[in-house]
Amino acid sequence: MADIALVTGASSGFGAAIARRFVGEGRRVIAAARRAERLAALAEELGPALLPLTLDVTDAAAVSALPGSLPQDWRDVAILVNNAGLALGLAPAQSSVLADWERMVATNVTGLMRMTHALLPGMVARGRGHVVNLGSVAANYAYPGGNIYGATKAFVQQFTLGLKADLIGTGVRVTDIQPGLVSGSEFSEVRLGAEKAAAVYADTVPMTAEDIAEAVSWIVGLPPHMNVNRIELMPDVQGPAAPNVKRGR
Ligand code: NDP
Ligand code: 8X3
Repeated sequence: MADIALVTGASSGFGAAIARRFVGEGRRVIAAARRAERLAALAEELGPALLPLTLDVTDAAAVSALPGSLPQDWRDVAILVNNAGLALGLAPAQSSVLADWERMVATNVTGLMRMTHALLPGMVARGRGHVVNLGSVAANYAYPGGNIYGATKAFVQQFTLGLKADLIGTGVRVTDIQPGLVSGSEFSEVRLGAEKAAAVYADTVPMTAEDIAEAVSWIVGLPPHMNVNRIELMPDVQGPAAPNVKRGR
C-alpha cells in the first residue's frame, strides 16, 4: 500500500506543490486547508490518490478528532507536512495589530502543535513516520517587522528539535525546513496585499513552491536511518543581512 501523507495548507503554494509531487511519486495524499473549492480542484486534477479535507488547523476540536474521523483506509498517516501558516504585515512591534499576532500564533504555533499531537501517537505505534515542519529563515535572522512571525518560526525550530530528542529509536523522523525567498505562493499577498506583494519578487530569481516540494521529496525519500533535523534554503540572490545600525538621532 502506498504511503499516506497529510499536507496542511494544500490549497495553495508549497502545500499544493508538495501534494502534486507526492502523488506523482506514488503516495496517497490527504490535502487539508480551509478553502474547500481549491481542494476540490486539486482532487479533480490528481484523482483518487488525493483526499480533500476541509480543515482549519486552529479548530481544536476538529484537529483532535482527526485521526478517528478519516476514512478507515486513510488513517495510517506516515508523513505529516505541517505547512499551513502565514505572516500578517510588516509593522514594527510597537504599532502592530494584536489580532494579527494572535492569528499567526494560533496558526503557525498552536495549529502545528495540535496537528502533531493528533497524529504522532499513531506514527509511533506503527513504528514509522515523518513529521515535516515548514519553518523559515525568519527563525534565524531577525528583520524589521518580522517580530511575531519570526518568533513563531523559532518555535517551529525548537519544537522540531525537541521532537527529535523524544523520538529517538521510534522509527519516526522529524524535520524543520527553513526557506527564504520563495515565489509561487500567496504568502506575500496574505502578508502585504496583492499590490505590495509583487514588489517582493521584482527583479529577483526567488525559489519556487516546486523547489520546496523537491526539497521535501528528497528529505522524506532518504533511507529510513537518515534524519534531516533542519535545513535552511535560500535562492542565490538572497543572503543574511548585517544587523541594522541607526545613525544620528
Ligand atoms: P500560501 O499563503 O500560498 O499557503 C498557505 C496555506 O496555508 C494555504 O493553503 C492556506 O489555505 C493554509 N492555511 C492558512 N491558515 C490556515 C488554517 N487556519 N487552517 C488550515 N490551513 C490554513 O503560503 P506558502 O505556500 O508560501 O506558505 C506555506 C508555509 O511556508 C507557511 O508556513 C509559511 O510561513 C512558510 N514559508 C513561506 C515562505 C515564502 O516565502 N513563501 C518562506 C518560508 C516559509 P486556506 O486559506 O485554504 O486555509
Ligand atoms: C518567509 C520568508 O524572509 O519573508 O518565511 O521571513 S521571510
